[in-house]
Order: sequence, then structure tokens, then C-alpha cells
Amino acid sequence: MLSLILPTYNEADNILEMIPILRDTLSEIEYEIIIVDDNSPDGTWKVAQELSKDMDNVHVLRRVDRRGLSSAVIDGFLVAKGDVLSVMDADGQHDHTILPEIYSSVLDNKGVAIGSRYIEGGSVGEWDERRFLMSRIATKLAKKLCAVSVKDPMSGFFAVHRSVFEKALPKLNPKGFKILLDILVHVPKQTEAKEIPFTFSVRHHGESKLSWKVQIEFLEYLYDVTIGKIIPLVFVKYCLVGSLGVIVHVAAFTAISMAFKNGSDLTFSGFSFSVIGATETAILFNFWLNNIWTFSNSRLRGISIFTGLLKFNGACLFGALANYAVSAFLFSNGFPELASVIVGAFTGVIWNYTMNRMFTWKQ
Ligand SMILES: Nc1nc2c(ncn2[C@@H]2O[C@H](COP(=O)(O)OP(=O)(O)O)[C@@H](O)[C@H]2O)c(=O)[nH]1
Ligand SMILES: [Mg+2]
Repeated sequence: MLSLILPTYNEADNILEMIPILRDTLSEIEYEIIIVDDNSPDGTWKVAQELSKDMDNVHVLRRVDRRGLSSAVIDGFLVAKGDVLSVMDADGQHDHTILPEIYSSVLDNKGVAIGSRYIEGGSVGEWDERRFLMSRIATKLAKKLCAVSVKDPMSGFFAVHRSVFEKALPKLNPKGFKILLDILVHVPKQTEAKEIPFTFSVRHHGESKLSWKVQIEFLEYLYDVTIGKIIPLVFVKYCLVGSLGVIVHVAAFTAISMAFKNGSDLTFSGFSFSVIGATETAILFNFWLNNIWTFSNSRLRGISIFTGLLKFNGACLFGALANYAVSAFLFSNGFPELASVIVGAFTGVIWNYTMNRMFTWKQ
């Protein structure tokens, strides 16, 4: 049996058109269609539920607490009954007429079949140059990571045998758009993959959800499955935030110390006040950026932001003391003030990473 997943976000008009088309295309096959909708504001889930009332083999999975294409596909595969698990865009961009061939290929090879834009006979259709170039670069990078060799590992149109999906499942990353790539990275090397050409056509209605955020997630994914195995991405993000925090610290120090300066002279107590004020400014900045970016997976919201900020301050306390001690020591021993401030600020970064990972965003 074929289980066809249609992930949807704001595709109400498209889904109305697609279901009757797919019924015709799949008339010779035993199939089910599972629409996985992330509580679309345009009510796609409602339209889909209405449609499914008259069709026993059309189901709707409405997710109210999650967003994301890869995770929608994984959830769809998890509730599917078929031995062949397939996915296609719900917007009419994928050529439904090759679905029966995709299905029979997987029945045959017990592996993977891909609707491919990059083999002979396939094409990306009417893309602008920017998207074409980005897709080619992403595909080039992605191909190097796959356990099996294919030409279009970034396609959103494919089918996989249940046994292959289940082998890859424990290692799949639910973030982003690149579910086929993720499967191909984690399948056994001997898995067979067949590509069937098609031309990527234009969306029937609505807009693409391939945002810049999804593209950053793709770069993060590439990092995660390569260097990230040795140096975790969250550590790299934390260091980047920490380095930006040092810049904020130095800028805040420069601004605050102006109030204490007599000409160009800064007293030790003026230096100390400025370092303390700059440290708290940098702590606030780092907390904000770490919360929305570094630890976005366990992002704090609402009232937890305040308790988190308190914990963050607590966890940073020793880092801040070390920062102050080092910079005050250097300054009182004749080091230039900015050099003292910068060396002190870096001293706090490593300490803070360790403490916050252990306490504030417990990972
Ligand atoms: N459930 C769900 N579906 C999504 C999400 N993002 C995109 N989709 C669906 O995934 C398919 C591919 O997305 P699309 O915007 O067409 O990407 P593009 O073809 O690369 O421009 C479409 O059917 C979208 O409605 C999401 O966050 N959740
Ligand atoms: Mg699309």
C-alpha cells in the first residue's frame, strides 16, 4: 500500500484541487493520503477535514504545537499504514503523473525513489537565477554527505520503503526542509535509490514557505552532520554570541567611562563602575541572543524569561567576577584600559558557557 503524505501550511486552495487529481492518478493503486497541517491560519486543516469526510482513505493530522516541513513528514510517516511511504508538495509543483512509477520503484527495490529535477529529462522549470544557484550549491554540498549516490538529494518529492525509513528514524533531525537528505545521510550504504525525472512546475496558489530561516537551518544542518559531531553547533553559537557580547561590553564601557573621566584620566573607582555597568549590559545582550538563537530549541518565554535571566545572572556571576578581577588587575598594573577590558571580557566567556549550559538552558 502507498501512504502519500501531503505536508501543508496555508494551502487551502491547493488542497481542494490536489485531492481529486490524486484520486484519478492513484486509481489503480491501494493508497491512503495523509494531510499533515500545522494549524494553518487559512484553515487548510478545516478544508482537508471536510474533504476527508467523504473519503475513507484520506486522513488529516492537524498539529497545533509544532511547525516545520521535515517534522510534518516524519509525523505523517509515523501514522502511515503503507509499506511505501511517500511525500509530495501540496501546491501542484510536483508532477503527480510519476507517482505510480515512484511507488512501483520502491516496491521493486525496497529502497528509495526520488522525483528528480537534476537527471536527464528533469528540470527546475521557471526558477529565478538566485534560487537556481542556491539550489545547485546546496545540492552539491548535500550530495557529499549522502550514504547513497543520487543527483537530487534535496527533492521534496520521493518515496521510501518503510523498512528503510525505520532504520534511519532514530537519527533523523526534525528541523528544516531537508527530510530526504537526512534520510539519505542515515540509510545503510547498500540501499538502492532510483531517480525518476520530472519538471518542477509553478505553484498553483499561495506562496513558498522556503524562508531565510529555513535556509539558515540548512546550513546549521550541514554543520551538525559534519564538524558538529566534534564541536557542537551550540558551542559555536555561544562563542559567537560571547564574542559579540565582548564588543557590546567594550562599547558600553567606553560610553559609561565617559561619565567618570576627568579629561582623559580615569580613576580606579571610575574604571570599576564602568566595567560593572558594561558587564551587566553585555549580560542582558547575551541572554537575549542566546535565548532566541543559541538555545532556540529550549527557548524561554513569558515569565520564565525573568527567572531565566536571574539564573543567567547567577551563572554569569563568577564569570563576571573573573572578568572584573582580571581587567582590574591589568589596569592597576599599568595596562591600557581597553586592552584590560577586552582580556577580562574573554576570560568570562568559557566559564559562562559551561555554567549556563548546565543550569539556565539545561541540555
Ligand atoms: N505541515 C507543514 N507543511 C509545510 C511547512 N512548510 C512548508 N510546508 C509544506 O511543504 C510543501 C513544500 O513547501 P513549499 O513552500 O512549497 O516549498 P518550495 O516548494 O521549496 O517553495 C508545501 O506543501 C507546504 O505547504 C510547515 O512548516 N508545516
Ligand atoms: Mg512547493
